[in-house]
Amino acid sequence: MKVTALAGGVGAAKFLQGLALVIPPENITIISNTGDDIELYGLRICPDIDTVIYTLAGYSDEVKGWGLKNDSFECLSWLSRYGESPWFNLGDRDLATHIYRTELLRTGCSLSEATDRIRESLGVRSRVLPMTDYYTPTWITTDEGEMHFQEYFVRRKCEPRVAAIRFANIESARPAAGVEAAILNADLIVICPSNPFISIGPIMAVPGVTDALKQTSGAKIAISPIVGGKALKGPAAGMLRDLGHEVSAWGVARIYRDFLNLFVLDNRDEADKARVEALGVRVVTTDTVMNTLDDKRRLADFVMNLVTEWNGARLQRA
Ligand code: FO1
Repeated sequence: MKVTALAGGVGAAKFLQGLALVIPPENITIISNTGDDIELYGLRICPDIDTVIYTLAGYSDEVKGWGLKNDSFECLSWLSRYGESPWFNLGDRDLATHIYRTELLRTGCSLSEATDRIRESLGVRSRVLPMTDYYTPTWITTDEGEMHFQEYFVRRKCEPRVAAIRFANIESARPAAGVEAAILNADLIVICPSNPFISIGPIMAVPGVTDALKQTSGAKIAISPIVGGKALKGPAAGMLRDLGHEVSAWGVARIYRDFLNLFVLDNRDEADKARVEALGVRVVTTDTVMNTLDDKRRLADFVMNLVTEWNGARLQRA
């Protein structure tokens, strides 16, 4: 059973941790959002790629949801002595990842190659592909002007109202090598419980990806990032509201409806089932909140069982 996951952010990393416990990690290909990427101090920083790799490697800081556990911040504190006012907290060990990746990019490696070396060095057995090797950072237009996603998310703590989101250079971007094939050849494509605008949206915006999602014969299953009308972490609910979408699982289902087969809702959103099914998307409900490792494993196991049913159903229909 080959599984391809579209992933970005903390919720995705949690689900993937569970998935890697219920199927062989070698059967998982992760297509990671790179819209969060930012260049600071001359370094290329890829938060969603690093969050997935650190989490699957067992090194992530599970309290913060990003960076490396037990990291120190001596470099940043010395930068402050020089008058810098670092707002993006880069740990000393985390900096090694950005230094190594930036050096590889500088010597001509693609982001895909750099990512593959990092995940292999940390012993991650699942493939991790950036959505594209082009640099396509997400910019947020707010009532305080336009700013890089990280300025909005970290520096301004998601307070400004979001008027628009754009992915720089996305029109000229191409899916990274293996991305389209990973979607077309998978038995399951799982849209992880990530922010539909700034984590899954950039991946869908890479030319060719949405076509592949529509074409693939694999089961396309999304897990709702909205539970009981709000996001468990991050700005998804506020963005849905600011951008004129209904802040609900139904609001998210509408964004994926063009390619989605099945939507996993939390039990608390049972009332949305009929409306989502009216979009032409099948719905199943379960407990989608992942606090413990066992929660993550259980949700992943639940989704894998759905695929068997889904394939079975399709066979029956044929
Ligand atoms: N998120 C924060 O809320 N504050 C930070 O200071 C911060 C630093 C940081 C450094 C490296 C990295 O890979 C991620 C980091 N994040 C931080 C998370 C980052 O904003 C991600 O883009 C979010 O997790 C959304 O995916």
